[in-house]
Amino acid sequence: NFGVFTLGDAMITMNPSVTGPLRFVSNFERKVGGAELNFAIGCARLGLRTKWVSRLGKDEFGRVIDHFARGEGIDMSDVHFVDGYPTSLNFKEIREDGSGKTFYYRYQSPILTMEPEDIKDSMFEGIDLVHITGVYLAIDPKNILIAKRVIEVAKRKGIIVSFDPNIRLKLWTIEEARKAYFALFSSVDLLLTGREEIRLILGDDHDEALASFAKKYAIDQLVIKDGENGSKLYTNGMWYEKEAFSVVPIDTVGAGDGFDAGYIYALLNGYSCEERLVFANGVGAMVTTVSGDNEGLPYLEEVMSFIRQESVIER
Ligand code: KDG
Repeated sequence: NFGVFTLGDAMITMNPSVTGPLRFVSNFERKVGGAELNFAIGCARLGLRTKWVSRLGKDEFGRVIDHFARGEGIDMSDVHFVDGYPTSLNFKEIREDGSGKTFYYRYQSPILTMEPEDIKDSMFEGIDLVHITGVYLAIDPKNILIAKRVIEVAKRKGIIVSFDPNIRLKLWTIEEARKAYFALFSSVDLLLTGREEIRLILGDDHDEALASFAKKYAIDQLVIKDGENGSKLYTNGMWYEKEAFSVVPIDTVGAGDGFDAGYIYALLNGYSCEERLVFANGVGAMVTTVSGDNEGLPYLEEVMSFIRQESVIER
């Protein structure tokens, strides 16, 4: 059984009870979110041993996140409660087509209390892949140093390094983001990115430009997520492409995190290039059909039957 490591901030996610502008929403459902935690839940549900490294506010909401993540079977041995840093909040606005807007209340997040020295070699025992996302990097410049330390240990131990830029322009500027990403790209083995996102980063999203970017930074697998248009992979000088599954999305937030978990599950389990894309497309699509950032993340047998488009006995 393969082991995955990720680190990042979690938030209480307030999901609106109705679609439309947030100012007209008066009821919310209290849920749990955070890009890396969503990813960790996705991995755990698929059956990967999953370690999530974080800090939680020593408050009621911190307990909610702790219970939730433990309930998913995530390894929480490097998640600690800290005083004086309230758990962050994220209010979501959801439009009719399932797309969303994020309103963060995320100042002095508990994860700011982590230091580079908190990353210890012992945390990587049994780990086959580390996954870092740009959300973590965006929260504080210090996190870039911590991520570098994680990558340094991973490289030394021969662990695969996976990265998702996960641009959040509400957290930093595109210039700051680019600077951080370009400092990491040459250490990345697997880059999972949105099409719009890579266009923002490189200023180009044509196949030739993407391929020469991957070659230049020696990125072994470059995966482009393109929502309802499917996804594609550039590796070993070849492109592979798979169409999306057709679903009726109701909440697309978290689909990219689910895709990443699906791709990584499939990669570690030796799936072919095309099978990885199909599997990841399946997980991503399933996430969009359920309200909340991670509730729609499937268990292994659920993705299997979804990608085979099997009919399920429902009653
Ligand atoms: O990818 C989903 C995340 O955007 C969501 O959970 C909120 O963590 C969030 C973020 O960190 O932007």
